[in-house]
Amino acid sequence: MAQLATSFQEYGAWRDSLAGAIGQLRRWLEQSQLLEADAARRLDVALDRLGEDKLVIAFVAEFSRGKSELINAIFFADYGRRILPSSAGRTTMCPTELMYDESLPPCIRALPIETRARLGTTTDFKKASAEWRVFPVNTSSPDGMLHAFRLVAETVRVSVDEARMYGLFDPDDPDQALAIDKHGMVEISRWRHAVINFPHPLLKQGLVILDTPGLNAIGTEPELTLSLVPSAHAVLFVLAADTGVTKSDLDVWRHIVGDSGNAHNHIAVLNKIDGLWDALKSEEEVDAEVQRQVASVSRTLDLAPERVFPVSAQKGLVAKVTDDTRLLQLSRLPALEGALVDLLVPAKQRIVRDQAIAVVERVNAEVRQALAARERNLIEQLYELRALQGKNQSSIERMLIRAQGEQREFEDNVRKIVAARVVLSKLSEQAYEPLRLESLRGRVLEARERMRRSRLTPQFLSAVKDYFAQLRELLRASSAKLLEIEQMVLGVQRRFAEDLGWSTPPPMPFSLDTYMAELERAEAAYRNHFGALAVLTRDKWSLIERFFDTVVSKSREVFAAAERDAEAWVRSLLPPLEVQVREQRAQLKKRAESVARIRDAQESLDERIGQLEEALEDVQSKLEELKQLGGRARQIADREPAPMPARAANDAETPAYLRVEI
Ligand SMILES: Nc1nc2c(ncn2[C@@H]2O[C@H](COP(=O)(O)OP(=O)(O)OP(=O)(O)O)[C@@H](O)[C@H]2O)c(=O)[nH]1
Ligand SMILES: [Mg+2]
Repeated sequence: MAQLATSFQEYGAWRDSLAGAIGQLRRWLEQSQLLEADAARRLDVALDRLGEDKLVIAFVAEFSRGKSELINAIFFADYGRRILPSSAGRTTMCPTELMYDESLPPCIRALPIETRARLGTTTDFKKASAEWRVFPVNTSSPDGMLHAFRLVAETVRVSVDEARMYGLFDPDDPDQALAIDKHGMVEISRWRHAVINFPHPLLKQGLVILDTPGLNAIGTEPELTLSLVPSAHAVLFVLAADTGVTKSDLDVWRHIVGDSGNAHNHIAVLNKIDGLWDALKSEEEVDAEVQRQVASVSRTLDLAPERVFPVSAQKGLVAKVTDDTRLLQLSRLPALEGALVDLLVPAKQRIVRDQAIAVVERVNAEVRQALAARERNLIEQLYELRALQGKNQSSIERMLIRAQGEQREFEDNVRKIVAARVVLSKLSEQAYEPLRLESLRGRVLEARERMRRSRLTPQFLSAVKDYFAQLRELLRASSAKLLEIEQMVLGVQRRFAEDLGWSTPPPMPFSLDTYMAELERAEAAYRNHFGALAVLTRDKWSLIERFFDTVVSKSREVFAAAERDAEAWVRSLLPPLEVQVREQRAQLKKRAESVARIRDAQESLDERIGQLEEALEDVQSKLEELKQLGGRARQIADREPAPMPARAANDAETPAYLRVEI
C-alpha cells in the first residue's frame, strides 16, 4: 500500500493546493469588487467539487474469487489481520462501500433486505436515513472492527415466497431450486447494501472502495450494473487461477463490467496463483504456467495482456502482515498496486484539473474583459480631457453636449440587452421543460401502466423500449432549444461587436450528449440482460420491473443533472455582456457628470485628470494581479501531484495577494 498511499497523499495535496489557489482568486475578486454573482457561484461549484472529490475502485467477480481478500491485502494489511470477512463459499452478501465521511462517526450503515419489496433503489433509500440501521465501529481495536465488519456476511432464512417477493429467487433456475432446505426456506442476505464509514488514511483522502457480492443471479441488484460500477474510476474484475474463466465469470464480466461502457479503466486480476506454486517445478516452469493463464484470460476477455495481473491476494496479505519481502514479491501484489496508481491517479487528475481550470479561465476572461473595458474608457476620457487643457469654455460646453449625447445614445444598447434577457428567459423555459421531472414522470407512469396491462411478452418489452425512445426524444427537444439559445446569444454578441467593437468570450461549449450516452448505456444494459429473451415467465417480468425501477431512478438522476447543468450554462451566457454594458453606462454617466462639474468650475480639469490617472493605474494593477492569480492556479493545476514546498509562496517579495494563508 505504501506506493498507493504516497500517490494518493500527493494527489490529495495537489488537489488541496489547487483549491487554495482558486479560493485565493475568489477572495481577491470579492475584495476588489469584481466578483459577479454568477462567477461566484461557478467558483463555489468548482471548490465544492474539489472538496468532495472521490476516487472509486470497484471489485467485481463471481463469489469466492477473492475480492474481499484482495481488498484486505491491498488496503488493510496494516491492521495485522483480515478486516473484511473472507472465506470459502459465499461470504460478502451485500454490496459494501468503504469510505470516510468526516461528518459521521465511524459506523456501518446497513439497508435491510426487506426494502427490496418496496419501490425505490438503494440510491433512493440513501436519501431516507430512517431506513438504515446504524452500527458503531470501534476503530481502535482490530478485533472490534473485524466483529463489526462481519455484518456484510450476515444472512437470514426466509420462505421461497418471501425471497421471490424480493426478487432473490428464480424458480426457473435449477441451481436455486437446489438451495431450498427441507423446510422450504432459502438463505438470503440480511442486508441490501452496507456503507462502512471509517477513518482509514486512504479513505480520508477521498478513496471509496466498493466490494460486491459474487453475483451469479444476474440482475438482482441492477444498480450495481447501472450506477455503482459504471461510475467507478477503476474496475477490478477478479478471476481465480484454480477455476480459470468459467461461464459464470463470463456472465459477470459481460453483464456487470461490460455494461459499464468504458473499458479503459478495467483491470483483470488473476488471483490465487499460489495454487500454481509447486515445489516439484522450477520457478521458470511455474512462471510459464502463470503466463499461459494470463494469455488465456486476455484472449477470453478481449483485454490487453498488460491489463491482466496474476497475484496471490492471500500470500500478499500474509507477506505484509509478517513483513516477508520475498513472499510479497512472489505474491506479485506490488505490480497490481503500481498499475492501480498509474491507472487511477493521472486520469483522475486530468479530469479534475480540466474542470477546475475551465472555470478559472472562464471567470478570469470575463473579469479581464470588464477591466479592459474600464481601462479603455479611462484612456479615452483622459485623452479627451487632456485635449481640453488650455481650451476655452465653449470647447468644454461642446464636449459636455457630446458626452451627454453619447450617454443618451448608449441607452439603446441597454434596451437591447434587456430585450435579449427577456428572450433568453422565454427560450430557456422551453429548453428546461422537457428535462423537468414532471415530463419524465409522465413517461414513467405511462410505461408502468403499459407494463401492468401487458398480457404478452412483446407488449411488455415494447413498453420499456418506447420509454427509452421517449426519453431520448425529450433530450433531443431540449438540445434543439439550447442550440437556438446559443445562436441567439451569438447574434447579440455579434451585434455588440459590430456596433461597439466589443469582444465577449463566446458561450462555453455545451451539449446534452453525455446524458444521452448515459441513457443509451442504461438501455444497452437492459437489452443485454433481457433483450434476447422472446418469451418470459412472470418471475422474469417482475425482475424486469425491478430493473425498470433502477432505470427510472437512473433517468431521474440523468434528467436532474441535465437540467442543473443546462441552467448553469444558460445563466452564464449573458452576464459577460451585461457586465460590460453596465460598466460602460456607469462610465459614460461619470464622464458627463465630471465634464459638467468642470464647466461649472466645481472641479478643476487638472484635478479630474489626476483622478482618472489614479483610476487607470488601479485598473492596470488589477489586470496584472488577475493575470498572476490566474497564472498561479494554472501553474499549480499543471504541476505533477507532489507535495507543495512548504511556505514557498510566502517570501517577502511575493505580493500580498499571492501569499498563501496558513
Ligand atoms: N489459495 C488462495 N486462496 C485465496 C486467495 N485469495 C482468496 N482466497 C480464498 O478464497 C476464498 C474466497 O475469498 P473471498 O475473499 O471471500 O472471496 P470473494 O470474492 O470476496 O467472495 P464473495 O464475498 O463470496 O463474493 C477464501 O477462502 C480465501 O481465503 C489466494 O490468493 N490464494
Ligand atoms: Mg467477499
